[in-house]
Amino acid sequence: MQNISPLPKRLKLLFVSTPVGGLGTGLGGGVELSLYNIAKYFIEQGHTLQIVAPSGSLWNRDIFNIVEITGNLQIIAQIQERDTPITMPDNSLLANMWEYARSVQNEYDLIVNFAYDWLPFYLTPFFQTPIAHFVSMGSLSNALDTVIAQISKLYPGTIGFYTPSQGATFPSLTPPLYYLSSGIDLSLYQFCAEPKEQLAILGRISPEKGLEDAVAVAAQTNIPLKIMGKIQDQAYWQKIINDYQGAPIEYLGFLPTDKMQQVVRECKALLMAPRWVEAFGNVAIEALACGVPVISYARGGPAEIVKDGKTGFLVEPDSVTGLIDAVKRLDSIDRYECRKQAETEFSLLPLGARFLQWFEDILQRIQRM
Ligand code: HBI
Repeated sequence: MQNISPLPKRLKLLFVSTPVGGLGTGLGGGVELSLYNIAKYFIEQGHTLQIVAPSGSLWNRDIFNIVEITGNLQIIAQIQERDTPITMPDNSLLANMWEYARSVQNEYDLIVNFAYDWLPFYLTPFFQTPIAHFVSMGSLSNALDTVIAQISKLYPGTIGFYTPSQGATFPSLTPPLYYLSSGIDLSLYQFCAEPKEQLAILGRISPEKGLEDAVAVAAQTNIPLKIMGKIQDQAYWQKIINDYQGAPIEYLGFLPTDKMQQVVRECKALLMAPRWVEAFGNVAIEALACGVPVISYARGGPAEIVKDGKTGFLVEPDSVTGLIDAVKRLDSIDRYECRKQAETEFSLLPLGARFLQWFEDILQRIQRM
């Protein structure tokens, strides 16, 4: 038995963020929240952690070591077609982030990629330091599917997803695959037992989130809808405004966690109307943490989070009447059950432990080679 030197207890980790926007701007959507929570865990556990992120990142530098990289943002993957060729803007921020990672790789035990982009996967065999890839959305692009499949074969065990249903959207992957789920810092979310007569929807304002269906619920039930999230697609937002004039909706912008949860906690429910296989749905566990039931189309991550009839309702996809029927049944939900589910399934420690296990498995596998 070849002697395997024990893994370093303190890992030296390099997290390379998403190239679609600075940390804290909301452009990175759910993966931003995931990166924040995972980074906090590893810092609190005493590991060495460096984050590489776009310039203009707003996170607290007393907590996070962030190297800010300049360059032109990467086009967001959701608005491209499956067969759209991979494009790199001039002075690509993504390329600049990975050039930095290459130049410092020897200082780290492991690099973790949080970008949903072709380049980091393609570059993996050119790096000496191992790379773990956290894939933050379902399958969207043939070129990305292909390179993810290739890396899962070349480096088994280095591909991680939020959920099995998200992973299942990718073809020809080589096991083992890791499903990390998600988690949040529950101390940031205050339970509310007595909600107001209002609903909420949270998340990037972009066609895949199905915002128009939530607005239709507000229009038909006349229950006010609080809308929060970064407007990523202005034309999409404008069309909703035009199509649903008079609907009782209020747009509150992209709010930081504390302000956001102050609004969400007072709502009867969080609505989710994903048009796609939502990889996870961090907003769902944020709502549950406030005691707020989640009403979602039975698709992707939310279908694996919501306990139908217990912590919310899972509805026939794309059925607005289904959403409305669920809103009418909300009184049957015990809001304490929602908070309890967040505490048992989605707190920070188990989340961090899953990522640590994943990283250690990767390093052990390499030691054995
Ligand atoms: N698009 N090209 C690209 N790269 C990303 O990392 C990316 C994206 N679109 C959305 C996104 N990341 C995140 O908002 C989601 O992963 C949550």
